[in-house]
Amino acid sequence: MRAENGPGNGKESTVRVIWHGNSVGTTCPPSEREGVKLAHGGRPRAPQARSASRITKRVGILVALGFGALLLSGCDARTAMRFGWPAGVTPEATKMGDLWTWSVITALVMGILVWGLIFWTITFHRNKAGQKDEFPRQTGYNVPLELAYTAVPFVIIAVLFYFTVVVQNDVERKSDDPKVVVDVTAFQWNWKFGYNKIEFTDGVTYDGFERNGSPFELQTPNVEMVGGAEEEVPYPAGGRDDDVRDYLPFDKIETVGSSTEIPILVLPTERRIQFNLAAADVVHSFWVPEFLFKRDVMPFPKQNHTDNQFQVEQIDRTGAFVGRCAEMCGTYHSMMNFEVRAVSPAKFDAYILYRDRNPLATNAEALQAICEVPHSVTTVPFETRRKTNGDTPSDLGDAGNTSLPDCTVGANR
Ligand SMILES: [Cu+2]
Repeated sequence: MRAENGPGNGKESTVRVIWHGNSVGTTCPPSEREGVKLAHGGRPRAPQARSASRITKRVGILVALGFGALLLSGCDARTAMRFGWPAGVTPEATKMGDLWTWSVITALVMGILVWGLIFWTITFHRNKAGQKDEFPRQTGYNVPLELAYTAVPFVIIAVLFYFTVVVQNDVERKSDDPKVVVDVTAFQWNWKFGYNKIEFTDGVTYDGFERNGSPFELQTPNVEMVGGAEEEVPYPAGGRDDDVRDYLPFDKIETVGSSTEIPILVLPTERRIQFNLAAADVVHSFWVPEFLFKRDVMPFPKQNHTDNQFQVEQIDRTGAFVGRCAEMCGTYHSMMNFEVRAVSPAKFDAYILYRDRNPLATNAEALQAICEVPHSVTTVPFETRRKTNGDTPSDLGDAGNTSLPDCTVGANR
């Protein structure tokens, strides 16, 4: 574009504008407003500035569309701020969720900063007409700048590391005084849950531990032909002697899963709970997705140098939560499910008392006695005869409300 002065001294004269097209080869004439600006001696808007405003407009539209989609999808702010993190039911899960939220926000701030710098550079520092084949101003070897962009990422990493360690310590924290201690025994391919120690809501304690036993008690006998006759022999255990095989706990009140019944582990809300883990055979993993936590369940925990205990500060709400084995442990690993049934502390006390007084009663009967749905509502036992395709039926019940209607908890101490 070229502006030529007409005759006269140039101050009052009109300006004749000759349009040659812009730098990207289009032939759009300048707008009327720009023409007026030019007539009064102003400079034409650079093509880069025009494309920058176009980009800003498009980004604005995209952001508005994003927020609109979020609002229309019905996601509440809390869910949106979790950035895909599942809602847990323990304070530990909430803390991990908060760490995730802030980590994503940090990453987004860094991302927006980097994207901003990239777009700012490619928008405002393009090769200008008349400057072809020239390098822009070089800023290499700027020591303060280089020190800053080396130090800043280290600071960010250090801060993220600090908060990760703080949350990890919270998740792994163990109190000396858990209100409920549960013995969890995994075996191919089910679970056994026993109540080791309980402090009732009125402060009275219950000691449920009975004895340590052998893994064989949970396995089918290993029979071999010895000297022409069938004989029961120990299972192989990495060459270890029989005397180290007594690590499995057995309690007075136990719930054992079978191929016809999902074991339901009844636990109270609002109480600190400890889980002691041990496997009778191979490595399993105890996982309740809503706890957002899983830990390997090892045979011979001591010899394998594992920390086989963990605690949750509390379960925040009542309901049914599916539990799974999260370590490939053999043929029916994927069917190794259980259910955590979180009930009020008062109902939990009544449940333990019922089971203590009625040692021959089934878990289903005990659940019914405390007005709870007597079967699992989150999963079903594996159909060994493969009559179904393995899907969990949708009509098992409401996992959010497992109380039986029109029922009063009768058992009391
Ligand atoms: Cu398993």
